[in-house]
Amino acid sequence: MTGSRMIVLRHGRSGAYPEALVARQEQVVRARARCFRLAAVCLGLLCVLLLITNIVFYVKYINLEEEKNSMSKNTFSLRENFKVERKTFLSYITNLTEERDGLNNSYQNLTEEVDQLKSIYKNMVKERDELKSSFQNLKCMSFGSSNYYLFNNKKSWSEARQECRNKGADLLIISSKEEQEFFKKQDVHAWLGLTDAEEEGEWKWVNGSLMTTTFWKGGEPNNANQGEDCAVFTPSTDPLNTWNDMPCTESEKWICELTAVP
Ligand SMILES: [Ca+2]
Ligand SMILES: [Ca+2]
Ligand SMILES: [Ca+2]
Repeated sequence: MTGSRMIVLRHGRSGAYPEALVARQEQVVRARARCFRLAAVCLGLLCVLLLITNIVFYVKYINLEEEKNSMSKNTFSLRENFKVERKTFLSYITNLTEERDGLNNSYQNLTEEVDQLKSIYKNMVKERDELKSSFQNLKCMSFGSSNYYLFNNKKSWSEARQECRNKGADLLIISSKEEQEFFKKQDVHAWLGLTDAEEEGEWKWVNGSLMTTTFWKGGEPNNANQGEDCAVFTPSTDPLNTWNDMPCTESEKWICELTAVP
């Protein structure tokens, strides 16, 4: 027998009031039952929500793990690529350094070549100016079968002879009285192609022939100071006595003779 039934039995004899009380109690019991059901439903919903949350977090965790593994793989791949690129870049730098050194050497060589060319150009300009000066001062003469070139600038005997040889001629050789008188008329003071440098006192012409006809000034050749080995034609009142021996290193004008080939 239930509690409500016992209440009805105990109060049955009192009229409608006990019945209302029972009804009231039943309402309270039903209300409590609804509360319990509602609490159970809420608890169930919370459990479901908690389960869904756990599932979501688990899925997130799995995704993060996959991303982490993927990133680790990518990091390793990037590191390997970086190593390869670093090696390639270092090799490129080495090649560039070698190229730069090669270019520096080429530049140095070119600079030296340019300096050499400048020096050659400078010498050529100097030679040109000397030639221009020589030809401006050049006096041309002819006698017999010979052509003569009197240079009015001054050089040592050897340099003067080289100038003649460069032009296919040689220093003047006087081999006759007529040739001597011809140059006396020119009133020149210039080197002759006559020397005793090989053996003192043995005068030879530049063509190797021994001197046979001579036109020395009085007292010459005197080999003054034991150092006069080259002959010079000098102005003199006596047309047949005009030669003097002088140091070969002195600077004098000179006469080149070019003999026509028979
Ligand atoms: Ca001659
Ligand atoms: Ca001498
Ligand atoms: Ca002398």
